[in-house]
Amino acid sequence: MGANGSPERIELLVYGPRKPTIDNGFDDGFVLHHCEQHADLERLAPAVAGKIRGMAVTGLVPCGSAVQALFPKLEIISTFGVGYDHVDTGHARQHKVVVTNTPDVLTEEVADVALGLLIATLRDFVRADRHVRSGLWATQNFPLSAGSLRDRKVGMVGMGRIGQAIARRLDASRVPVVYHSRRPAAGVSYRHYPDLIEMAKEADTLVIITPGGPSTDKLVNADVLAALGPRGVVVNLARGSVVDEPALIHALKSGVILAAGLDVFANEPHVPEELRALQNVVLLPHIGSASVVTRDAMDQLVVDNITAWFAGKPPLTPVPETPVEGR
Ligand code: 8YV
Repeated sequence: MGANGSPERIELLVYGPRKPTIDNGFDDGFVLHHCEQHADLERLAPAVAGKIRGMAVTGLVPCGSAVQALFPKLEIISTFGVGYDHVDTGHARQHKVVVTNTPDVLTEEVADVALGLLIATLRDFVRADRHVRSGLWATQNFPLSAGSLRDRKVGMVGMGRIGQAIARRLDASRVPVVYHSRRPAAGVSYRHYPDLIEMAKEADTLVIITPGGPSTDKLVNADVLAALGPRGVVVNLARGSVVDEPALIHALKSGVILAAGLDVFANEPHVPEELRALQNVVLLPHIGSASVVTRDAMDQLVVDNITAWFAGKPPLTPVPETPVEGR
């Protein structure tokens, strides 16, 4: 209770880019503080930090143990996005802080973009567009594309919710699918390869949609790319960290593989000049989930998790590393 007998308002930190759905999503039982960037946290007065009970993490800002330690009263970190490799869930669990993410609401959107990026990469859509815009078509036909979806076998790296949505789209396109993940996915009939190199030898296309973080760091390395071979195509919608980026650039330059479609990079938003100069790549600025409708649903889920928590209910989408008991 406050000094006048009214209930204390709940102090939240909105950490990351400003989002209207989040800024306007809480009723007046909450007080919002904002830090758009990691560096701004230093300017937060200790008296304010000491009162923060919930954090809405609105983008891929670092939320490791040092950040979490600034907030001794923290109960919940509600992060935007299905991937949460920017949040130290081990530290959160140790300090009984629940972490939530925003799965499901982006699944079909990201799967749509995966298939679009795969086809754009194989069939050279970006260069074809430039061919028309430049006026060249009047004098020159656009060359036949070296790649096609027709003669491909896709090896999915990851077969979670989004992986399965991508595989369904590939089924509809009559493209054979196999997959690699640490354990076979429940209820999935595609052939599972425990060994990524074995799968890369059998497939000619990798679609990467596995969580980031230490367990998948540089999983797709020079050996995997060599196993994929000269018809090889890599599409990455997961995290840049999953691919050894210098090895990928080398493979694309030297013909070890044919092409790549990338929505994510090792050091976003910085993309190496060497990669930007290549013709056999399609590069997207991490837009897998970035439509108005889907981002709004993700923002809303960030709000709903916090609202549920402070209403004494279970959070809607806690991550498995921080299970919630007793609600
Ligand atoms: C967002 C994502 O682009 O859900 C994820 O894991 O990578 C994306 O949907 C990301 O959170 C950037 O804000």
